[in-house]
Amino acid sequence: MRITPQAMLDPASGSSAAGKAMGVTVTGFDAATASDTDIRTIADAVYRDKIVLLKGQDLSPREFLDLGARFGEPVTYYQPMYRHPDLPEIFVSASEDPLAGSSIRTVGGYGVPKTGKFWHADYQFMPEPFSITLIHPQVVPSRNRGTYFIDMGKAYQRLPDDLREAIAGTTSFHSARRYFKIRPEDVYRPIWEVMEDIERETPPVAQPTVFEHPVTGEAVLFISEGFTYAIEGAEDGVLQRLLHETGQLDPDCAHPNIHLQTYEHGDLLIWDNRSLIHRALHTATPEPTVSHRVTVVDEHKLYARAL
Ligand code: 7UC
Ligand code: FE
Repeated sequence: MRITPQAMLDPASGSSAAGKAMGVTVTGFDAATASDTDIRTIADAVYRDKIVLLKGQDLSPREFLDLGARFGEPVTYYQPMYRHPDLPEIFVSASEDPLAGSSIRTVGGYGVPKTGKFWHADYQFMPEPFSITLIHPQVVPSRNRGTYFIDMGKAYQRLPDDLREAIAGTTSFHSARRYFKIRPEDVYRPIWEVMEDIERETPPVAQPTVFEHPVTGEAVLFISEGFTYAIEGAEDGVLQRLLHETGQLDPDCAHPNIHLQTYEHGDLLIWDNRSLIHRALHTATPEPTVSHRVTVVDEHKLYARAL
């Protein structure tokens, strides 16, 4: 097993800005024979380096889930339309099948199109957000498929002093409501009833705006454009300024905080969901895409303490 830092070049801009490089690449990893020490080494890298890209993996859904379970307890996504038909713990993103009538009938036969096309941390709107996310792309289009990332520990350090002071000790509120996808069974239902469902199933969640990461001890700014809708204890406009300063309002995703992670067949991506936010880049071509995701909670709480 060999661990090397990911290349500094950002394929989006071609720039070599050091701030955009993130994560490590692992070659020679074999999920079938990996020891507990190997898994510990990878987990340490996930927390420290934030993104770990395992090369040369070709895992069945079962093998992928089993690997994920070595990093924490897998969590089944709360909405059935995202679940793999055989293994509900696997969340399936897929391009829409142009020949099928309903959005969940896709090229893979199942899966939800256009997932995560907005800045967020996975399950940020739930009482217990995931610790680690693993993605194993199954069908990779030839171009423009990847994931943008922002390290919200680094982004917090780069904030202007007055903004850091303005949010100290404050509470943020998160909700799924803005990017909730209409489900097939919602067709012809009054929109107000669907909105009531969202508030009942996923009521707003309060978290410290800044917290201490339980493993690394770093300060993390835990907000996103997709899910965070208010900051209690801060003046009006502070949330918008935070989103702007961290790079989340940049329509071109060219902000120096943003790292574009692309992948090829055989890649398996693992990241620290406490300190990274991400945004999917979906190809505009009609090529099929399918991606499997496993999300886990580890033995630590979301945060060590509020800051
Ligand atoms: O379809 C999607 O974009 C799913 C999103 C609302 N949630 C992903 C998650 O894990 O929080
Ligand atoms: Fe996501």
